[in-house]
Amino acid sequence: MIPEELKKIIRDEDNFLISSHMNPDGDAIGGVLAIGWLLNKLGKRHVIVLNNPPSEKFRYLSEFEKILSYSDDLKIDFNDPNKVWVPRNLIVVDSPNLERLENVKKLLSKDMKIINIDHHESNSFFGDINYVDLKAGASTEMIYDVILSFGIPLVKDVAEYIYTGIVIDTGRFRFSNTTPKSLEISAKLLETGARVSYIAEWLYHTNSLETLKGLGVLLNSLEIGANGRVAFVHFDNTFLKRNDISKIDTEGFVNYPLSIEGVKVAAFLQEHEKGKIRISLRSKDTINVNEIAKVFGGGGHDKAAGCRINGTISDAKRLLMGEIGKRFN
Ligand SMILES: [Mn+2]
Repeated sequence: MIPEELKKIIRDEDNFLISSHMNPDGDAIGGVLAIGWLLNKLGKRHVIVLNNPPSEKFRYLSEFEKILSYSDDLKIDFNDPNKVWVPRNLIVVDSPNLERLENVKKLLSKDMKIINIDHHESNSFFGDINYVDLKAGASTEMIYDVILSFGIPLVKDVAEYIYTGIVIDTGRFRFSNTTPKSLEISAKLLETGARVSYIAEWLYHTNSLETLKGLGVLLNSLEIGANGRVAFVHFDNTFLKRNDISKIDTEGFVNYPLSIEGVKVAAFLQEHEKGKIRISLRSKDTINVNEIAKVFGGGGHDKAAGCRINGTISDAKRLLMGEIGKRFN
């Protein structure tokens, strides 16, 4: 159920800052653009600011270039270039807490009203208004309902924002969060003109050369342990220093080792800074990787989590193996 206060604030207020979590995925990007589209339709001033630039693979989305990324000298102004505009309301889409906004938090003011629209289990209800639906397959499914509640007919552009969020977050309608509603909404989006095969071409059948070469290096680093139940892949500091990682789309890389038959836990280690290892953990069994990540000061979900370990890549593997091994016994 959409909270009445949410509709009221959108109806009554005039200016909004829209944001989402750092390293925005398709649901975050589609979500901020869809909310922006709605506010535009209602004649409200708004600006979209994310911590870092969204991945170029989403540039098929209309008005993609309107998404700003945070910098210390970012000036938000609409009419008067000499006057910095202070938004009075913040709409946060697809983020479980405010911390995940990273630098965008610096744009918050004390008397700002915060609106939280999200579907993460770990959502901390940080808003003055919270529209949180843990059953939604994507935040954009919720925004679809918000747009309909204003009685505004959808058009192709916004249908593609919403569809992008759904297709990314449900893993192309394959993850367990896919519901009949995800498919019903998607059917409506297709009727509205969302170009599904065009979007699939961008998202799933197009890679940068750097991404494919990076995947080759990743697969070459594959190491199996615990009698075939654990798989490690990594990018070491030498590789990361020699290559422009921003051109490599590592999203989903950890799923390659996880896909090996018999593997229960996979880890992707990256040594961006010498001696500091960033780790993504995935599980496809009863092993809870959130608990393992917590041992090293990280966290996440039962089946997907992350943490950092100081030391070499082999140190990190050994420490992780120790924790994973305990849980097999
Ligand atoms: Mn999401």
